[in-house]
Parts: sequence; structure tokens; C-alpha cells
Amino acid sequence: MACRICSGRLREFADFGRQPISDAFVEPGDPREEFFFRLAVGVCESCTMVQLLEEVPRERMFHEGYPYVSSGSSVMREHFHTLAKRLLTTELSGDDPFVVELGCNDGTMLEVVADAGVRHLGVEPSGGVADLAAAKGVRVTKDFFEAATAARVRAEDGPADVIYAANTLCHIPYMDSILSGVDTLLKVDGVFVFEDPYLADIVARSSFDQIYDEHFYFFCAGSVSRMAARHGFELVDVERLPVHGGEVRYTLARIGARTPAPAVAAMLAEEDAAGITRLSALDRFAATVEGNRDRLTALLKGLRAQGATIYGYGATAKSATVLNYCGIGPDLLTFVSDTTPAKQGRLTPGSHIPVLGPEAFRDPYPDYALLLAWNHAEEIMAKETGFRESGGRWILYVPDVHVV
Ligand code: JHZ
Ligand code: SAH
Ligand code: ZN
Repeated sequence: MACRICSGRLREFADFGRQPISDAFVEPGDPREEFFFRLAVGVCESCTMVQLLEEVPRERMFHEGYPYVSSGSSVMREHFHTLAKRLLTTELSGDDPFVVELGCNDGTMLEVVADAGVRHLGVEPSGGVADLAAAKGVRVTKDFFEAATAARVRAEDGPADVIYAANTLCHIPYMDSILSGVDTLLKVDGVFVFEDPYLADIVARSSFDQIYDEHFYFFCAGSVSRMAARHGFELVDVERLPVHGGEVRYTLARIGARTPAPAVAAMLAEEDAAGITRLSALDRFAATVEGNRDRLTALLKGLRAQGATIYGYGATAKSATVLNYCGIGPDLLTFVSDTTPAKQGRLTPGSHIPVLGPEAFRDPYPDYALLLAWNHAEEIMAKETGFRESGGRWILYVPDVHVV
């Protein structure tokens, strides 16, 4: 197995076994067999990039029926609106600037750019969510971004001031094609800004459910700066973000075009001191995760044996890893509550637990709720105060298994 960035040797450190497509919610009675792959993670001995060992073909994950919508969380809507306003005030130049977003999904970020009357384009291969963006007045092309897409956009629209990607770059194994596409499309002094889950947060919080088919790479400042340099780019800024359980927003510019902010050297030094890409640290992470799996399974089985009812909360992509790795099925969770219309009435992939709308969660409340959308804990607990008032308790498994 070779590194998808540098062809270096990969050392496997965690194996979650056979896993389904995380966002492939099953229509009850659908006779088609589900697709499974081996979900395992390794680290590159040369460039330190942490990555999956098996790649799922992109069309199996991102298609017309892709169900995830960015606007499902009010905190995320606010996050992207704030970012959009910042890009509009700090990154645009000339009298007809151009903003490109990769993986614009339902247009939660670009709707702000569209409303400001600034020229823009969303590149979004999943047709259903791309249509939602278009309905908001966002200009979108239904394509996978790659070198050929970049060349076409450049020819039709000219160069971009800024290319932005949230929770998308780490989903794309074919990085050479992406970064050469960014090189083609970006203005000489433009920036490529992207934000993705931060390896250091995943390791520190044992948030193993960030590992699933769509998350191919687990970035840190060190691996990103080496990856960038291969294509003539330099890491010029980093910013830690609280969303999705801990992310970093990276800014790349052409080598020499901008002076790197002090935060870059600081993060690189911090990562080196902590040794987050050392095999020993990653092996420790894997051992902790196994312990948490056993504790979570024992807790749920014990509660069910006492006759308690337990529902899941948030049919997240992440939860595919938890449910399938821990062997949690409809015998332990009666159903999973989720606000996403495209997930409701379906079954969770692999584990086949029914997904129902949030009204079912309240009618009646369960004794316990497993918070599968733990990254939105604050937002969810604030809106489900009635559950606690009814005597219900939340079960969390990040950073460890606990009941609140
Ligand atoms: P959430 C997806 O991951 C997939 P998921 C992807 N790979 C990725 O990286 C991130 O998004 C960005 C529901 N919900 O955000 C909505 C409620 O029911 O943790 C969602 O289905 N009630 C692209 O799926 C799910 O929970 C609520 O109040 O792990 C949350 O999914 C809220 C706030 C959410 O991402
Ligand atoms: N940016 C949004 C959506 C993340 S979901 C947010 O942070 O909430 C990831 C998105 O990336 C999906 O909508 C998927 O269709 C899209 N995607 C996957 N591969 C892509 C590619 N090669 N180019 C552009 N978008 C891609
Ligand atoms: Zn490598």
C-alpha cells in the first residue's frame, strides 16, 4: 500500500473492519446488496499524511441522492456566513472578483456571496444538493473538481481570487489532480482556503468516528505543508476551529507570494512536540478506541437488559463507524432521530436502524439517547431541554464513554 500523496510506505494503525458507505441510508425492502469495504487507517513514513488504506469509488458516495446538507445545523450556517463575509472583505481584488467553492453542497456559504452580487461558482458533484444551492440563487456546476474541471472553469470564467473548500478536500484521494487544478484556476496572488477535521483533535479526543469512507485524509499542519510544497504552494495561515469536533482552516498561497503568519510555525512546533504522527501515538489512539468500543457496547447492553429504552440522536455519517464497529443494531437503539428529510424513513447503513424525524424523539422521550451528533452537542442539548426535564440522560462516547 503506497501513500496517495508521495508514494511513501504506509503503516497501518487502526482497522474498523467491514464498513458500509456512511451516507447510503437504505430504503426498507431495497433488494440491492449494500457495498462494504475495509475501513483501515495508516500513516505515511515519509510525508506523515494519515489516510485510509482502501478507497471507495467517488460515484458510490457522491451522487444525485447524497443526503447530507450543510444547513442542518444553525451553528454551521452561522459559521459559513461569517466566513463568507470575511472572504468578501479580505480576499477579493480588482473590479470583478471571482470566488470558487469546492463541495458547495446546498450553498450555505455561497448564498452570502451571491447575495453580495459577487461573481462565484460552486463545484458540486452531488446533484440533489447542488439543486438546493441553485434554488438559493447560487451558480453551481455539477462536477467533481479535478484538473480537467479547473481548466474548463478557468477558460470560461477566468482566474479565481479565492478557492474555498470546507469538509471536502479531505474527502478527495486524487490530490495531485486537485492541487494542479488549484494551480490552474487561482490568480497569481490568490489563496486556497480549506477546513477539515484536525488530526490532533481526533487523537486527543479519541473521536474515532471521524474515520469513515468520505474522510480519506486526516490533515495536520505538517502533512499539509509538505503536500502543498509538492505543487508550489506554501502554508501561510492556520486557524483552529471549534466546529465538527475540532478542525483547522488552512490557507495556501504560491510559494513566496505571502508572508506566513506566525501561527503556522507555532502549530508546526506544537505538532512536533506532541508527536501526533508518530506510530506510537497513533497505536495508543487505536488502543484507547478499542477500550471505548467495549465500554459503549457493555453500557448499552446493560441498560437494555434493565429494560431501558435508548434512541440514537443524529443519523450522522460518522455514526456508521460507531454503529457498525460496535455492533449496535435495532435491538439496542429503537430508532435514530434526524431532521434530514432524505434520511427519514430509511435505515442506517449496515446496522439497519430506522431513521425517524425529531417528532418521534419526543413521543414519548426515551430513558437514554445516544448522541451520535456529539459535535453539535451544545445546539442539540439547548433545543432538547424537555428530554432532560423528563428525566432522560444523554450517552456520549467522545472523548470517552459517559452519561450526562
Ligand atoms: P454532522 C457529514 O458528516 C458528512 P456527519 C461529511 N463527510 C462531513 O465531513 C461533515 O458532514 C461536514 C442531524 N441533526 O453535521 C442532521 C439533527 O437531527 O455531524 C445531520 O443528519 N438535529 C461531508 O453526517 C446530523 O444530525 C440537530 O439539531 O457526521 C449531523 O451531521 C442537528 C444540529 C443535526 O455530519
Ligand atoms: N462544504 C459543505 C459540504 C461538505 S459535504 C460543508 O462543509 O458542510 C462534502 C461535499 O463535497 C459533498 O457535497 C460532495 O458532493 C462534495 N465533493 C466530493 N468530491 C468532490 C470533488 N471532487 N469536487 C467537489 N466537490 C466534491
Ligand atoms: Zn506520503
